[in-house]
Amino acid sequence: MNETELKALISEAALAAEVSEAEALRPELAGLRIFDAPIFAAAAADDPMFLRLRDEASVGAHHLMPADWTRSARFVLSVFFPFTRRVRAANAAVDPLPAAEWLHGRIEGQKHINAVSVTAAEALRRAGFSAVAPSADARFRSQGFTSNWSERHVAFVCGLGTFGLSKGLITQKGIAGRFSSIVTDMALSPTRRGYTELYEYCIFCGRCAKRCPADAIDPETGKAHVPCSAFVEETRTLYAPRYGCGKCQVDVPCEGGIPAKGARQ
Ligand code: B12
Ligand code: SF4
Ligand code: SF4
Repeated sequence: MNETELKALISEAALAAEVSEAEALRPELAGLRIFDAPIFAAAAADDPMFLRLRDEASVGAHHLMPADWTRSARFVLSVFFPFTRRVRAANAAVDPLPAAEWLHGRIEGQKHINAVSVTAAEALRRAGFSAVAPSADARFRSQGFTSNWSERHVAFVCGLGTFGLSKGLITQKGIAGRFSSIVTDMALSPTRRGYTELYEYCIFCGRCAKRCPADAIDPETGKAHVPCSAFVEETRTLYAPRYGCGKCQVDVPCEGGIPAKGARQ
């Protein structure tokens, strides 16, 4: 197993992720393809930026280091799985409630991401390397508005993108999608971080604030977690066991790529 084979394994599984007949919220959603081809970035496990995530201002002391997941950690591979146009377009509707396609992306999409991350880590271990997919590991903890392995922060460190006003992470393939990561001792080529600022890719156009059905995003100060979380929870009463929103991630200039600076409104 080498870096190319690892990425091919993840890409193939991501492209095959679809909604089954049993899961489909409407019959025509059976077979819905959830993700486009993923993009990758890697950082050395001893990149000093991982330590900065333990500052109270960024995530906090509860955020684990790569070596806490696997002692021999040498690299972290961060993966962004962009939603397909069909998933994004469905959620772009003016309706304040999430589209069925987006609910599938949130729930079935995450199920597929966990499965592919676990499969990739197992394949690495079979090849003699140490490997852990933190978000799918039993030690992963998410409490309130934080966690002990924040995939957006890890993606930022790896060079995959920067935060936006909505607090989503904007990548070369946009903001509408989901993240995963793998910590391993297999050699990976570290990505050069093409930015220095936390919000460098955001053009502060305020479109995400206008799209938010919960008024959770202030055009000046950004997203407040409490109203966002309350709205996402509310959708659970309608769609349990599913839930979601993501209106701030579609029909916005950063939806499918890094917005052009000239697009500022
Ligand atoms: C808890 C959680 C939530 C909570 C709280 C959100 C939060 N804290 O951001 C609630 C329920 C509100 C939520 C909502 C949603 N979530 Co959520 N959530 C998570 C979860 C499980 C943990 C997040 C976490 O640990 N945050 C840590 C805190 C510290 O983050 P923060 O306050 O935003 O961080 C700021 C500070 O760190 C600051 N900062 C200050 N100093 C410094 C210094 C440095 C060096 C750095 C790096 C940062 C920094 O910058 C950051 C941005 O302002 C992650 C999964 C994971 N394992 O990461 C998904 C995750 C963040 N969610 C995701 C998504 C998609 C959603 C929703 C769209 C729901 C949906 N699917 O329909 C909404 C979108 C909300 C939004 N506008 O971004 C995606 C993000 C995709 C993306 N493109 O960014 C994630 C990564 C899940 C995944 N596997 O992909 N979520
Ligand atoms: S919609 Fe505009 S302001 Fe909001 S995150 Fe995207 S680029 Fe930034
Ligand atoms: S996920 Fe929904 S409620 Fe939360 S900030 Fe985005 S648009 Fe607003």
